[in-house]
Amino acid sequence: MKLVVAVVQDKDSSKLAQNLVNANIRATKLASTGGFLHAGNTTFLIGTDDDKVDEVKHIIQQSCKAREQVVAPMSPMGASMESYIPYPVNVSVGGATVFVLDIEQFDQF
Ligand code: 2BA
Repeated sequence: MKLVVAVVQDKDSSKLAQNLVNANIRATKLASTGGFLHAGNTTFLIGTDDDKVDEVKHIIQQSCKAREQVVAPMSPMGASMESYIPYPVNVSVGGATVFVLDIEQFDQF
């Protein structure tokens, strides 16, 4: 069994959730925040059999798209220096950042 962890943009989360339900694939949605943009995103936890991982990845790929986002300069007073950006920059966000982990045990009580 595998755990697929997918970080997606909030705009794509409803579509992805619906497509997973349609494919009879179970998932948990967590509200998350990107470490770089400090913007909200959504993290899906998807426990699935090994032979379904490719299908899950395909559904994620079809449901999520990359978007350009302008990062405005942040005040050094209002943010930590490590994330201080002195001028507006374009960053391409997403479609999805996906991790696949081996699961040692899966129990439901
Ligand atoms: P954020 O950390 O808010 O990053 C948003 C976008 O900003 C990234 O898009 C990337 O294009 C850019 N970016 C991030 N860190 C950067 C840096 N140090 N320098 C320059 N540009 C940077 P994505 O790569 O598509 O990532 C989208 C979201 O996925 C991230 O939001 C984060 O929440 C998650 N993510 C990405 N890589 C990850 C990783 N290795 N581990 C955990 N979460 C990750």
